[in-house]
Amino acid sequence: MFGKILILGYFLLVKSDLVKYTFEIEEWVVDFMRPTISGLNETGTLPWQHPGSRQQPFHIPEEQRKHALLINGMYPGPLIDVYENDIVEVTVINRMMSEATTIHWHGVHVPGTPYMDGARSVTQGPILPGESFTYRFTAWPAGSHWYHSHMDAVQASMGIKGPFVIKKRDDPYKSMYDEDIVVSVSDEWREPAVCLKLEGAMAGNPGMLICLKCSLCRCQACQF
Ligand SMILES: [Cu+2]
Repeated sequence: MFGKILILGYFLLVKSDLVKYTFEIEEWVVDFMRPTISGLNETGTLPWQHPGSRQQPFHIPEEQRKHALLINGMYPGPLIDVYENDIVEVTVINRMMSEATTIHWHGVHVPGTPYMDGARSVTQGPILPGESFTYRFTAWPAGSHWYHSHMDAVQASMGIKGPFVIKKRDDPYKSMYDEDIVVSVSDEWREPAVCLKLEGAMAGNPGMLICLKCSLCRCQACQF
């Protein structure tokens, strides 16, 4: 009886909001030297509603063109910003032409819903092109986490990744800062598929050396 009252008290005391996100994953051509763009332009619309807000592929020097896979046209993907114990609902819409995908919430334990972990072929089947899947899980524990494609390592390096911040509602350090800002830092390869899938998987590969000139792995053209 006492235990039941405790459990009831816990659910009455723990505040929890439902926070929803929509991730539309599409193929883009970006300038790998500066792939980051703002998700919203001055008019408050998203990039695909304003094609002019992105560089046209043919205006990007050929040696800098990168085939990217972006969430909502952004790189890195949109920030998930919630409080501990919130229910997070992310609807992933796969608009890629031929690639299946899943998203893994790295560092988030998804308590009670292991099938929401996003590990392809382990906790779920892949989300096929043209299909969608809604993840729904509890945000726990608090911390600075990230999410990334869990289809293969290449998709994350092509852009399907982003920051995931879970804050405590009663932050004991609240008085010590004015603003909380996320900075994402990442290596950037023009052709991650060449490094990770092709050369990386080849027998006798001498190592994952990146050509400083063209950013490809130990490329034959540059004889690096
Ligand atoms: Cu991970």
